[in-house]
Amino acid sequence: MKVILKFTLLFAVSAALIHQLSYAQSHSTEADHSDHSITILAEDYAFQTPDEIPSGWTTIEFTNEGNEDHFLFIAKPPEGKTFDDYASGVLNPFNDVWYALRDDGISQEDAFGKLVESLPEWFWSVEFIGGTGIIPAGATTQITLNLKPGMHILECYMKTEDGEMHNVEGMMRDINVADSKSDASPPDAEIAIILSNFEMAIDGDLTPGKHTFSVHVAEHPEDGFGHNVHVARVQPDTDVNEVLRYMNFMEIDGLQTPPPVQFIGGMHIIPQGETGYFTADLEPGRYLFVSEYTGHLGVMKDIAIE
Ligand SMILES: [Cu+2]
Repeated sequence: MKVILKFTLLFAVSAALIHQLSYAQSHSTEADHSDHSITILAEDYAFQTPDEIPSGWTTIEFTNEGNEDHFLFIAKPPEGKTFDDYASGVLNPFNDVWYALRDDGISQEDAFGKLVESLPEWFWSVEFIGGTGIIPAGATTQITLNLKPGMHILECYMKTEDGEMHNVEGMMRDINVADSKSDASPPDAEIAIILSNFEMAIDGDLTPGKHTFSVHVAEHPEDGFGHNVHVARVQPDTDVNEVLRYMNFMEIDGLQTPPPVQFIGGMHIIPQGETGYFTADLEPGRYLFVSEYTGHLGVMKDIAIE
């Protein structure tokens, strides 16, 4: 049964915003508990995904079938909160603040204050449980996460050329993680990334080829939600400060299409103590590993792969 809901939405994290959205829910599908691998497609601007998936270790193959860059960001609202609660309580305040930045030219500091004022108390209990880094049109990446049962929100809060948030345009939906668990184990990773406050450590041989990375958050700020890492292939003369600025959602052209560099994936925000996995194919060249959530504070690695 097809349901089209219209409402005002808003979203979350390094700063965001809102607006009118058409939300299409596709047919219900049963979770296949023997299968620990699912496919999620990104379009301009929607996610195609099963409605229900097993809990436990689950691999998500994420393909960008759109013309713009996208990522998959997964949030778990506190028990009892619905998709509509998240849209009105989280996406709307973010979009309002975004419009104030974009259209009224308020400062980032004022925007942050306005955001904190307008978010509901329960926002601080939302868990950000991972997702993919940014990938360009036509690209595919794989992530593996240990999912807990419950309603989850999928979203992408990159921005269109016109400066609208993708989640407001339709890239936000719910997915149910079932009580029954997949029997899968986490993958073996050759390269370990450890994120802590204002520090990123990378352990392993960064050689050309396809690698599985583990991402572990060793610590996050007391009032924070975790950390993330995006991987970008950059030119020899790319100014890293431009990339850090681009990763700041509150910048007018931050996270906006087109990006200044070629992103190849990564892991979206996971909380302290958790580990997730992603795959990336590294050709020889120069790469930046950037933490977006705190990236504009300078958390990154600049690496040559030969
Ligand atoms: Cu997007």
